[in-house]
Parts: sequence; C-alpha cells; structure tokens
Amino acid sequence: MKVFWDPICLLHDPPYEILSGDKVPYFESPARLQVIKKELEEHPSLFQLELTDSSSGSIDIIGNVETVHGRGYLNYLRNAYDEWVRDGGSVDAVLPNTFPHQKLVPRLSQSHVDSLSPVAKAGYYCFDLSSPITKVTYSSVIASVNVALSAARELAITSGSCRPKVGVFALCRPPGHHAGTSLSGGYCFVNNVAVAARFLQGFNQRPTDKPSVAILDVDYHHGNGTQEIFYSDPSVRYVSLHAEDDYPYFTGSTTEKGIDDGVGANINYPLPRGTQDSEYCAVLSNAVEDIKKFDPGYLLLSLGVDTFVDDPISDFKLSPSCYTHIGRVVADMGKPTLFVMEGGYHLETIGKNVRAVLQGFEEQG
Ligand code: OKP
Ligand code: ZN
Repeated sequence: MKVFWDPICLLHDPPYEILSGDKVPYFESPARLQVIKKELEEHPSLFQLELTDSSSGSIDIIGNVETVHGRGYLNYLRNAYDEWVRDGGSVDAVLPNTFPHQKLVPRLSQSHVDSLSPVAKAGYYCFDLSSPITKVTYSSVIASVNVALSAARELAITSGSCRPKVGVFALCRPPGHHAGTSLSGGYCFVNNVAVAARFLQGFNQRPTDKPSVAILDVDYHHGNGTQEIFYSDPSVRYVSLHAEDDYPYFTGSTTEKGIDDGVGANINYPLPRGTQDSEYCAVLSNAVEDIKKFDPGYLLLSLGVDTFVDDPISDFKLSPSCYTHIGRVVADMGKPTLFVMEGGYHLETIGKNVRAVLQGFEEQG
C-alpha cells in the first residue's frame, strides 16, 4: 500500500489547547504523525512511503480546497495569524473570545465579516478552543490536504488500471472531519476527506459521469464538518460511527439524515460511552450494508483510532484486534479505498492500530 505524507505537516504545534477549562498540552501533536510513520516504515514489505511537496505545483491545491470551503474562510486561514499579531494578539496563537451565537447576531454579509477585527473574525470562523492558529498552521493545513489529494490521485490512477482491490493511505495532519465549509474546530481547519472526495468525483470525468463516493467515518468523534459539507448532496454518502453525548456535542444524532436531494445520504450511528468490540463490530456491519446498497465508485475512510481503550480523550473500549477487523470489513466492500488519517491520541498504540487497519485491508481476500 502506498502511504503519502509530508514533513511540513509536522510544523503545526500549538503550545496548548483549552480543554474543559484547563490549559493542557495540545493532544493533536506532531508526534502522532511521527509514530504512525515509524510503525509503517518498520513494515516495508507492506507499506511504501511517498513524500509530497505542496510547493511543487503538481496539484492545484487551492482550486481543489475551494470545491469545499469558502474563499473568505481560506483567506482568513492564510492571513489570520499575521493580522492577529499586527493587532497586538498573543504570538502563541489565534483563539477567539466570542462566538456569533444565533441569538446574538443576524446573518453577516461577507464584507461585514472581512471588516471585523482579528479576534472577532476568529470567533466567526471557529467553533471551539481546540484549533489555535499559529505562525505555521496554514502551511501544515495546506500540506495536509495536499497529502490527501496526492493519495486520491494515486487511487484514481491505480484503480483505473485493472488491479482488483486497491487502497491508498493519506497520513496527514492536522485532521479534517470537524472542519465545515467556513468553520474550523476540533483540531481541524480544512476537511481533507471532503476535498479528496470532490477531487475523486471530478477526476477525468465528464460532469455527467461523476462517480458517487461513500465516506465511512470510524473516528470516535462525529464528523460534523463532513456531514455539513455533503448534507444536501445525494452523490456523497456519509456514514459515521461515533460516541453520543461527547464532543462535538450538538451533532451526530440518528435524526440527521440529510436535506433536500440529500435526504437518506447521511447516516449516523451514535454509540454509548464504554462501547466494546462486539457492539462496535455489530454496528459496523450495519454501516457496511448502508454503503454496499449505495454502491459507490470510491470508498473513503475517515480513519480515527481514538476509539481505542487507552485513548486519553475518548471513552470507547476497542481492543487491538478490532482494528484488523475494521480493515478486513472495509476490504470486503471491494471498492477502491482512500484511507485518510483523522484522530487517535494514545502515542504508544496509534501506530500499531493504524497499521492493523491497513494490514487487515491488504491481507483480506
Ligand atoms: C478531533 B478528532 C472533549 C475533548 C474536546 C477536541 C476534540 C477534537 C477531536 N472530551 N477536544 O475527531 O479526533
Ligand atoms: Zn476523534
């Protein structure tokens, strides 16, 4: 399996996050990527690592990102830190003071938003206190989505030739599934899996032959951003298994099924805290059935391993063997599959658990 990554993804390293009122070290650390990469490098017969370079111009990164995100939001991500520091903000990072709660403000025009002060803009474009923007954040965010795009391109090319079952892994960070069209949060800025999905739908296609895609999200947290982006889109099915009553708290219920033409294309499986292998696997097979019925041209997996029993910020109790099982079940769907890295915060085990998923996929059938 080819594995794409970029050392620029390591630069984003905020000094802290605010977690339930405490200032704590940033869980979504560069070390996460290092340990996963190291684990995969120790199995060279299974994994071939490929470096990407977001300055090479080989993919129109911004053009692809704009298929998902608003231009005003992207300009904000690029300029926020410099404007913030110029305005006297902390050199550590951009973090908001207030959020434009629906009862607090009417709909704002883009020109109004563009004229806001840096700290007000931060509140407008961000929904929590876990995605600080530092001096180097934008570089890592662009490298991260370029990793996903490069892996998607590889998948599109190799699945077009006649290999029976093909998987490619985008080893990217920062992660993406909480990022909405114009909203950062939950360690996420650009929705890597969403941008890759749109890329695959447009690759070498006449608009009339646009392939459908399914996104299976197995991260512990609900991918509110991915849900929002595709909520009215019948060509992208989003299926998520996640913890109910945990972060991001306000999304992920079974009643969220999509809107307009997209009704039925959004499927949530909230699971209780403490969920173990047997329960998880049973629900996973329902999710797999949903995707099989949809029969997508591509499958994208939002791969979080924060469902592991020892994860420091999560409350499921999955064992190591469950990750091999996830990989096998995904392989059984028989689709060209793009694995995109999301969460997982227990540094001692995330490498092994990610490897188990990918190895389970490769060795199946
Ligand atoms: C990102 B991903 C509350 C923790 C809140 C933000 C979590 C973001 C998770 N227990 N902190 O989906 O792994
Ligand atoms: Zn997560």
